[in-house]
Amino acid sequence: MKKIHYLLFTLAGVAMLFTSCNQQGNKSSNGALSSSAAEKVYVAPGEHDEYYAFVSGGFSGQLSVYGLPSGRLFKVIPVFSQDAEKAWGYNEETKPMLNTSHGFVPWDDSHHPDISQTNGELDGRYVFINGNNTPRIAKIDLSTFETTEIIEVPNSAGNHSSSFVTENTEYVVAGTRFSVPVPQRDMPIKEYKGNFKGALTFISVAPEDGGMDIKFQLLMPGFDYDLSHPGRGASHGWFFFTTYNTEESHTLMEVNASQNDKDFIAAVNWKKIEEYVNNGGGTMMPSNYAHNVYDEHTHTATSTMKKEVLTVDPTKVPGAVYFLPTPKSPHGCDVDPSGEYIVGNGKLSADLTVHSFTKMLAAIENEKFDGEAYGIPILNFEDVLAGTVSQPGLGPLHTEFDGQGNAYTTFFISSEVVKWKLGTWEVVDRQPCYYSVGHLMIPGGNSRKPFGKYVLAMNKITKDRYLPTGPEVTQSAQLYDISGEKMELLLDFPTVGEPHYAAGIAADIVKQRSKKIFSLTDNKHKYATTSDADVRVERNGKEVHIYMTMIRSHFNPDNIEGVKVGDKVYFHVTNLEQDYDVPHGVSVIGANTSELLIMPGQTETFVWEPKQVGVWPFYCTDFCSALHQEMQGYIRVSPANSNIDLSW
Ligand code: RUQ
Repeated sequence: MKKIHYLLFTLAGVAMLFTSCNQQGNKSSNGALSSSAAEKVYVAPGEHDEYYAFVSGGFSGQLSVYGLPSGRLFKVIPVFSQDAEKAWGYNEETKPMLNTSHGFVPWDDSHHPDISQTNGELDGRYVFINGNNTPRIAKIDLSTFETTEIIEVPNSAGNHSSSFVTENTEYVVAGTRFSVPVPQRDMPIKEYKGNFKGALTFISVAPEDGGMDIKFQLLMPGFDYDLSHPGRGASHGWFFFTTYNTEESHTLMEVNASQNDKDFIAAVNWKKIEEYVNNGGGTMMPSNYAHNVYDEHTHTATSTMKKEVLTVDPTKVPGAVYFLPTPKSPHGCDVDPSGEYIVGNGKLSADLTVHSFTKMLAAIENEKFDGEAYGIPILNFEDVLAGTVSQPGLGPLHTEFDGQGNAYTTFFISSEVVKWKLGTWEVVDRQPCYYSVGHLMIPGGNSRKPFGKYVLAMNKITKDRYLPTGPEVTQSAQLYDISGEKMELLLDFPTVGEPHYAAGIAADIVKQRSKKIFSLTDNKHKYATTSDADVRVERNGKEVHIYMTMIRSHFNPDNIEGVKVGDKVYFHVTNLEQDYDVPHGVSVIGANTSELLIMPGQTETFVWEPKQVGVWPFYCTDFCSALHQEMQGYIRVSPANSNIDLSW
């Protein structure tokens, strides 16, 4: 019966989706967009955009940087996946960044970027982003737009409820999607119920240098933890996590995990737990995880394997965790700018449920509980309910806020963004999305002070919206103006990978932090060659180390002899430029480890293992000057048994 219900619901949704496709397709192709829409997204040549949008790449594993309102793509920042364009994960300096306890894992599924905050406002220092598949959290430094730290999350699987920051970036939080045996062990899957655990991981971020460290892991009952958001303002000190599969099923999930009328939002008082662990609470548990750090001065990453993690049993910290019943597999868990409202988007619910933080505190104070689950008190649904938005659409996923008292929720099945009012819960506007929207983003929408102005919808399907490119059409984002009472669609633009979620910030905040060059005198790379006097080639058994420099428009040395088949040749190349925006690239014929792309003042290394004798060219791969084509050299490779000495 249940199953049929769900099917009908889905079918109705699909039918709706197609109707809306057809109608809206006409609307846009007959020029329904106003010319003012074009004006609003037009950024004249040489002018800058007003906002940065950091859009995750989903299965591409990366983070793309766009300008808003233009939708122009500026950069793809490699995070969890190897990127040949920038040698990320190929050069010797960055390979350790992709180490995990499962070995070198050069791919992940990047989902939720979140920008660091001070006093609940975006400060533009870092972007954090989660890798879902081999659970990891990365930090991108917005002075260089480079990934500078990746920490693996042990005891987690499908790191989906991540990576959201508290309002002074005290913590970046990672919640597991799948519950698993903790610690991992060989056991029958059917013993899931009551035995698997869901780890919610609080990673501290050092105020001075942003260094990450796992402070503690809260080991929760074996539900699935879908998404999370920090409290802010009055609710600062709390963190909220949606759960589904409170049934604790392990098979046929689409049916079995949708039985309960209500799942929970878990409210976690992290300040209380922090105090508990600071006073010696918690249990150290053996767990392997990698912690990879890229050092700005040596331009080199190091990977350390950690062996244990501090775990906390929530029942040992009274008053730290409560469950708020929330209808039908809530997905998004979004807290409004004031910190009072906690919105739970029940995927299979007809209504949106909004909880009140004040009411929650009062219910806790009065100890009014509706039973417990694994020792964690369950609050009464009615006691904590602030209100419901009735039947706003089908398949609600995520909500963001404009700071003007309005909330915007995406509906996947009915494919639309719906605007509604906090406090009165009335729907005031709705706009179709093309098609099947997942997340949406208002710049600063996940902070105390949203910038408002635009909402970006990130769609899962595009169908007829772009020129066909074989069986798959580009994925896409859509920009709406939200400065008026009604939303106005301004722009579609294609994205890299799946535009899963995004974080947006006023450009001025980031612009002033952005670095122009790396100072050569500051280059502490182990193999740096900062002056031409130090250029050399050294042999150590079968290893050959080339200490090379590059500057417009030559390499030094540019002729190398004495290398033999079977050698392992290390090119350590330093870019001597001290001008903004003058990187050089280098590669050599047959090198299968990607090129190097070296920023001014930096050193990078690639390894070449020549297989054939000959005289082989190498050249600059990044067009750098009028004499770029002359920026080249030769390396001579002799037979393994030759007695030619190294020379350059
Ligand atoms: S969620 S499936 Cu961000 Cu709606 Cu990942």
